[in-house]
Amino acid sequence: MQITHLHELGWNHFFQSQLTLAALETELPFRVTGVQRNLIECLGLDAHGQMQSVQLSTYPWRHEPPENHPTVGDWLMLDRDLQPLYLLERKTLIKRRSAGSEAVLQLIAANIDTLFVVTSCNEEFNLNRIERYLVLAAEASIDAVVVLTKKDLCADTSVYVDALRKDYPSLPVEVINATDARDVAVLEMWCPGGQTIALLGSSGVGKSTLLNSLKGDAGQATAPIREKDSKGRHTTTSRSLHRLRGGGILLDTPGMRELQMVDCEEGIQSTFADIEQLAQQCRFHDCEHLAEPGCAVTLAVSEGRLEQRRLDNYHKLLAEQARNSGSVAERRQQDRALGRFFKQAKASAQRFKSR
Ligand SMILES: Nc1nc2c(ncn2[C@@H]2O[C@H](COP(=O)(O)OP(=O)(O)OP(=O)(O)O)[C@@H](O)[C@H]2O)c(=O)[nH]1
Ligand SMILES: [Mg+2]
Ligand SMILES: [Zn+2]
Repeated sequence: MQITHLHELGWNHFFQSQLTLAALETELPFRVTGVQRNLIECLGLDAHGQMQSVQLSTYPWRHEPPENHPTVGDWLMLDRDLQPLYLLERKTLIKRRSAGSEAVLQLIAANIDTLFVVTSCNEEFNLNRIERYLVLAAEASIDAVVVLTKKDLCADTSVYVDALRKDYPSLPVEVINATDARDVAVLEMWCPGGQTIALLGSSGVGKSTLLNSLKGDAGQATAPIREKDSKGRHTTTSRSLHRLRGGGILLDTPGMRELQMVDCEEGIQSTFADIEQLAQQCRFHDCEHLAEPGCAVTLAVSEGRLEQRRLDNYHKLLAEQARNSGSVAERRQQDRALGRFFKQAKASAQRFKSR
């Protein structure tokens, strides 16, 4: 992508207001467009106003807890020699517990304005999974739009739309054929200049296809899903930022196998606000809505005003987030202690050297 002004990368007042006058004169904001294992890619304007793509090592952050590491979408301040200085405060942050047995926090993206939850009109569609993405968005105060792809392969898309409308009447839902540029144009209203939009969803739902149709090229690789079970082939393997014709910035991501909740109690509460509201009428203050007498939530289920599926998912997500947040917090404390140890070791080595 070619840029002549930082606004084209999503720079705005929120970030500008974090800089001192001195910083404005001597430092350069760069946007992180990709993070590979030990490499940060970023894009910005150098001291001469020329666009530069810079690759930096993650080394300076090696002893920092995961939250402090640069992630895609971050704004990183560089000096005039294009060396990293510090990260700017994030407007929003999407994170999860990383897949695997270790309790590590993984940052998915920073400074996202709108989240496209991409899912298809086939057996991949799953309300429980969609709710996980909605919780992430709610926790980060990001607007979510559900994008239902593959409408051209589906005889009746209303089943999917109705299922979403029933539980989320005010949630925007767009039904598209991602391979058709004219069809995909309905999404442009969510992608105006300066806004950053992230595509999240399982492998094979058409995230990269959607990006190509919005951009009007075939730059991002896509691949057919497996015939026997409609599963994707994990074609996209790293996150990348792309500029759209209308000025929006779109983040394509690899399909997620697992989206484990962490630090998102508020996101769950707001996504399941109906359950939280019912809970205020439960007889016991600490009602867990399982089998307690006088429980307004289970009463709503038995009277058909609340789906059992939804209540089950609510319980499941709350338990999962409590478990993961506990183990991630423990890990965070260990990392901090280790970070302090390294800093002290470095300082005493320097004192020793300067003697
Ligand atoms: N007919 C039709 N095919 C689609 C649509 N959306 C995606 N596809 C096809 O579905 C397959 C998977 O699409 P991708 O764009 O690679 O999926 P992805 O979400 O990027 O998958 P990962 O990169 O693995 O996460 C490709 O063969 C696309 O052509 C659609 O709306 N209609
Ligand atoms: Mg892809
Ligand atoms: Zn209750």
